[in-house]
Amino acid sequence: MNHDEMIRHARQVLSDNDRGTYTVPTHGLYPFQWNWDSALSALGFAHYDEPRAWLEIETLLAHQWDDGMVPHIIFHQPDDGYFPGPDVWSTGREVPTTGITQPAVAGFAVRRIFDRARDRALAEEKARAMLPKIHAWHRWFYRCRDPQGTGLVAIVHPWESGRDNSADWDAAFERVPTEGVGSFTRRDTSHANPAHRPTDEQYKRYIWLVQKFRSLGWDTSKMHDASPFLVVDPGFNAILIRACEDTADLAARLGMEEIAAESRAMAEKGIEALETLWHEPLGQYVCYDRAIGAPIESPSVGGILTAFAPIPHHRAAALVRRIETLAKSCNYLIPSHDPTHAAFDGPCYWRGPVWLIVNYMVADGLARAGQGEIVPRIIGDCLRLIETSGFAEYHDPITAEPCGGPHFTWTAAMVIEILN
Ligand code: 9YW
Repeated sequence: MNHDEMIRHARQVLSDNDRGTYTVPTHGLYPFQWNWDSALSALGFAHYDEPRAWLEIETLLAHQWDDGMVPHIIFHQPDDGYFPGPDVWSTGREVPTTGITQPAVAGFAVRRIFDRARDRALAEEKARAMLPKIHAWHRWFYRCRDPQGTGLVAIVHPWESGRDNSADWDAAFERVPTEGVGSFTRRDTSHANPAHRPTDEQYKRYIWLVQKFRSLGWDTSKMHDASPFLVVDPGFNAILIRACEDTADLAARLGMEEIAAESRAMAEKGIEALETLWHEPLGQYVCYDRAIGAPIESPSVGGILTAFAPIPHHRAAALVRRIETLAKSCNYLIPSHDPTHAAFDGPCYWRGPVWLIVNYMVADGLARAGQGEIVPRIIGDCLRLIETSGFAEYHDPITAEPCGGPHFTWTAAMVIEILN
């Protein structure tokens, strides 16, 4: 496949998954709108249809809760093909949504699309309308997910991280009970190879947490303290910090001074606090289990995704060394878990596979930090994977096997982004 063919194919994927005002990640497996998928997929549309790119994020933000949270899934149309659906979440919204969030990448996406926009008037109109909403979401994060004001937010459910079954959560997840979770039928395992998906045991705990938050009436100000699962994920925080920084820059250019100042302050505090997650022996950042007050010494890509934020230069340089070490034990960068570690599982979701969106964000951050030498390798591996195995949800970093769902929106969007 030459590059033109690849772009054509990628655009076809986007168009097949386009539902008019939003995209689904892939037909069948994920039939609704997912939060960070939409923001990243908008980057793909922006190269050939700017109004459609803006609309993708606009639709997402139209379902923001009054408290500021932007939910992780919006169930626009009923579909039996996914579990847990709206009846399980039962958040009481007119257009049903889940009651948890996802990585706050929308602020970054808006700034990037704005910077490259050919239609300047449209970009300015859209950015002006969206920035206050995105800012309200960021403020919600620091208010509800960092009640002690540490500068770092916690996730209360693995699904919030976007890295659902990462080994990072294993020990903390043991503290989530399964009692009281009735029987249910998973749908994901009929669309994708069950060996590539989370286990039934993990699903029971996912559902226990949903039931717990439902019992709190979806009051998002109560969830942090009530959750037995409370983890500070460096990658998740890095995305939020980057989004705050991008919001600050863009707001300043548009004369939205208050948003600019508050966003800048949140980003600076976050960057300073991120330093507490550095783990010298592993040479990368690691998660922190806030429920027990201890670091989680798990070498996952969550700690490398920090490159996306404006971390200090010596840390960015150390992350490059870390990636070079990982390159010795796999054929395609960047594995979502260290292949030499016992928990590594090449084709299993977030326990080993390569995700193009992660590669994209890490590469972008390293280039900004003046560590661009490794970028062609990281980006080149994305293209080799697509050439070898198609537009899969994720790929095995050793064998390149295409895993999860096929014909995947954000994978395609990243290809368009890379090749333009
Ligand atoms: C699920 C849609 C989502 C992504 C997540 C990914 C997966 C959904 O798919 O979660 O049901 O487990 O882990 O990052 O947003 O592509």
